[in-house]
Amino acid sequence: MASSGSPSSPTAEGKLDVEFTVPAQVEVAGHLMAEFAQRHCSAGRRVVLVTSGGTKVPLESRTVRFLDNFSSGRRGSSSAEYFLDSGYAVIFLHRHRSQYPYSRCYAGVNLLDALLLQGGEGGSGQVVADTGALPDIAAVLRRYQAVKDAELLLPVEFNTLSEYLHLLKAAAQALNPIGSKAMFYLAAAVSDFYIPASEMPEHKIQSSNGPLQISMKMVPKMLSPLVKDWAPRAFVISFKLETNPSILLERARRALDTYRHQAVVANVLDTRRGFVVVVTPHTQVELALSEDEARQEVEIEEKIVANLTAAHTAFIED
Ligand code: PAZ
Repeated sequence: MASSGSPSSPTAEGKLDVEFTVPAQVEVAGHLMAEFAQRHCSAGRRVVLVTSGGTKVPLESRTVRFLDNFSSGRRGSSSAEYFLDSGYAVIFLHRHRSQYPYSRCYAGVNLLDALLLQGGEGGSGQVVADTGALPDIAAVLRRYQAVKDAELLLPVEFNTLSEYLHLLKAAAQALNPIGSKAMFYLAAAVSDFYIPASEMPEHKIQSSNGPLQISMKMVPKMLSPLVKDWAPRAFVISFKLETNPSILLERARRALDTYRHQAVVANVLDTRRGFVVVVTPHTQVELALSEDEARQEVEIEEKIVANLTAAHTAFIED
């Protein structure tokens, strides 16, 4: 997605200053998300915004180099599938080319190695899927097509940090009218640091200038205005990733105290596929895969989504 357009307004906590130009596609995406939320809410469905993948922070305005992070988008894309299975309509705000619901099952498969050509010569013949290379393809395709036909999944892409921030704000404003029926599931790994456009070199940084020293600013915290102003009746879940397990729960509690949202899913980089803690103001629930479950390829996201959809029901009934 190209980042162009006019400078945005305000500053400080949760507000987007002039450094984050409004990407051209935000207005259209905002309308699509608002229409999607209204339509599904009128049909009796809850709507979840799932954010997924990492952000890209440019180091030059004609960008050659950028700062990125590890996130593959697997958490977000698999969670989106479990939300769909639970009857939610899903807005999937994801990093371009990160893992995507259903097709994620075949991430890393070379398309040409997964197809077989039968009969014919030259450009003719019949192309069929090699089910050895694409296990369960018929079942996965059936689920994907059902979701697509029912228009239950709205994909919205971002690439850069600026695009993510503006699209998150637009999504919050689009979901606000459906009140407590909206859930925010903020699993994307968003950079905490960026280089303001005014301080960014235009052209490729030259290695002939010697070692590189970069000074970066703090990215505005979006959770605060999201909870307070943009969608104050929604059910909001943030994620907290640490590499040091000994500080994880304290950091998750601190986030809850600061932003006053409903829950934090706390996870550690190395163990995130098999263990998380769902922290709420009054509870702390450990979700883990047993050895048996891991062997059977049960996904931790199934448990996370089951826990949070139940909590969302209680929240709506309250
Ligand atoms: O995308 P992925 O499946 O590789 O990783 C998921 C995750 C670790 C990015 C997510 O669970 C998470 O913790 N997101 C928030 C990261 C943070 O800003 O603390």
